[in-house]
Amino acid sequence: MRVTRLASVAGLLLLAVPGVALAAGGPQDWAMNLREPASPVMEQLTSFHNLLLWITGGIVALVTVLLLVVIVKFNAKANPTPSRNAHNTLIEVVWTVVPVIILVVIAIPSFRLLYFMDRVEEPEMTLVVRGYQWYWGYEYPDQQIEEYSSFLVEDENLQPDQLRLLSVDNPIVLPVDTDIEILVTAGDVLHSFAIPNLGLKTDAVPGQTNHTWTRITEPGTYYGMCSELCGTGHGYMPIEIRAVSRAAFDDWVEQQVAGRELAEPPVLLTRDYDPASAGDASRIARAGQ
Ligand SMILES: [Cu+2]
Repeated sequence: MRVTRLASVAGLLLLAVPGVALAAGGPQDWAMNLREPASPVMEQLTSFHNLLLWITGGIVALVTVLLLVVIVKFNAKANPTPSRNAHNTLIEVVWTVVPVIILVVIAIPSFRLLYFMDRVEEPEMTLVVRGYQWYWGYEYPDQQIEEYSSFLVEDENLQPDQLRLLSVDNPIVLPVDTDIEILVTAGDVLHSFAIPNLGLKTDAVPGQTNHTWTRITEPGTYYGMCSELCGTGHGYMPIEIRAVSRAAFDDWVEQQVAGRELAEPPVLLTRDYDPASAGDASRIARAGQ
């Protein structure tokens, strides 16, 4: 990854700022470029981004050179008698075919990536994400963990290791190196579940289940935010993921399950999902503070 990052134009700019490191997870001083990839999808998004940067950079450079040539060689002083040519077959073929080739070069990896991001063949576990005004609910149907709420940690309650507007009371806990299917929906209005390090951004739509997936390659804490304007608390519903080893995840699951009685199997999402049952009034009131 390091090589492709340095290969990008923005990556070269990064070299000019000493002491800058793009660590996983939270915000960085003077950070540039995309986040450090922590999933195969984000790795591919980053290299696709770098490819596009080279292509657009080349086009900008070519057009700039052509403009300069025209300005210098063909101004009225340098070229008093202009040519009266109206057609040049070779040039016309070239400026039609070359853009087509460029578009094909872009389209092939673009479509391949779109399908790669769409779904994973055989997910090892499922995470259900529900957006609410203004917090998130997470449910682990395979682990029998019922939905729990995840609220922003307010400024006055921040611990030294927590980040303002990013840390939450109950983060998502996920194992690394596991294909995880993520089902995203909402209980009230549109939200969007977005984690830059993982290359995730999926709309949370009431009454509809959207589907995405991830495979976290590096243990760590990753942050994201709701990315669909959803009301006055939109800026106050961050997402925090703790990516841990499989063993640590299993321990966490055991604790979660031991801590409560599971009366019914977890409710899964249906097309006629009832927003009225999505959360009680006290939770919504708390979120609105
Ligand atoms: Cu939102």
